[in-house]
Amino acid sequence: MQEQLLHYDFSKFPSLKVKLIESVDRMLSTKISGLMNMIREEESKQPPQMVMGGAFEDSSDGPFGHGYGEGISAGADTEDWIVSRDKHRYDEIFYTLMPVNGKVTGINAKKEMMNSRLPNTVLGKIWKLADCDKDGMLDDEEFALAQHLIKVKLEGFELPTELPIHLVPPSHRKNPTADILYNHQED
Ligand SMILES: [Ca+2]
Repeated sequence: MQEQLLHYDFSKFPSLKVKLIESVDRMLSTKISGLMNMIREEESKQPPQMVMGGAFEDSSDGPFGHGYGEGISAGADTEDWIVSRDKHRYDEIFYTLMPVNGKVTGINAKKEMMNSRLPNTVLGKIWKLADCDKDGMLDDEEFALAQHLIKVKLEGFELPTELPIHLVPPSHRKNPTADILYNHQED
């Protein structure tokens, strides 16, 4: 091997290197984009409940995509907060839980949520999603959201780890315009 190398014209190496770089470059530009397409295709085959947030913008099938408008995705394409449609029913329960300053305590909410017979692990997840301001209590909107998520789960749909933007209660939504105005005034 060493002897063979001795006879080898090393001046050819640079061009070999250039060729190698060129081919790697070509591979990066062509193969990678192909690979990315494959990954994207693979991702689009995932069940929609596994996809967070912008599942609808990404879905090439639009409203005909699997799971569109179902479960946690219900209400993503509507102007109103989907939870508000059944909120009057959830409110009735809410006011039996002795809210103080418009909020029910964790203990009182827990008792009610356990009526769903969902396992504690699932209810814990629902609690995390529903207690938007993380104050350990649920206001009427957060409580309605918890009930909505319980319904979604009981209907056999998966729950996300993060609350999709369309499910965030109106009073917990950040108003970007107000933020800009506020920050501007601060300057
Ligand atoms: Ca709260």
